[in-house]
Amino acid sequence: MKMMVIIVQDTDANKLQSALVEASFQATKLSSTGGFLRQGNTTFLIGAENENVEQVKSIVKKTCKERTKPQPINSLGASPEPYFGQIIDVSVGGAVVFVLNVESFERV
Ligand code: 2BA
Repeated sequence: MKMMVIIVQDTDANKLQSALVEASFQATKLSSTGGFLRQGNTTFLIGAENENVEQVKSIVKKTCKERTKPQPINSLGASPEPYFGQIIDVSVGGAVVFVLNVESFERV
């Protein structure tokens, strides 16, 4: 079994959640915050059998889109003076997927 940790944009979270339920995958949805943009995103925890990992990834690929988010440089932490107030495009997503080995899984 694997634990999939999947970070998506809030905009895509409901669509992904519905698609997972439709395909009978159990998931836990957490509200999270990106360290770079400091904006809300959504993290899914999915315990999946090894043979289902690729199917989950393909559902994620279908439902989560890459987007460009314009950000003022001064909102991104260090803001060197000549660039203060300038806007840069940061591309986010579709999704960041970690797949971890599960040592044990039980309901007690
Ligand atoms: P954020 O940390 O808010 O990052 C948003 C987007 O900003 C990232 O999109 C990436 O394109 C860009 N970015 C992040 N750090 C950067 C940096 N130091 N310099 C330039 N651009 C940078 P994604 O890669 O699609 O990541 C989306 C979200 O997934 C991240 O939100 C973070 O919450 C999570 N994430 C990504 N990689 C991670 C990792 N290695 N470990 C834990 N969480 C991660």
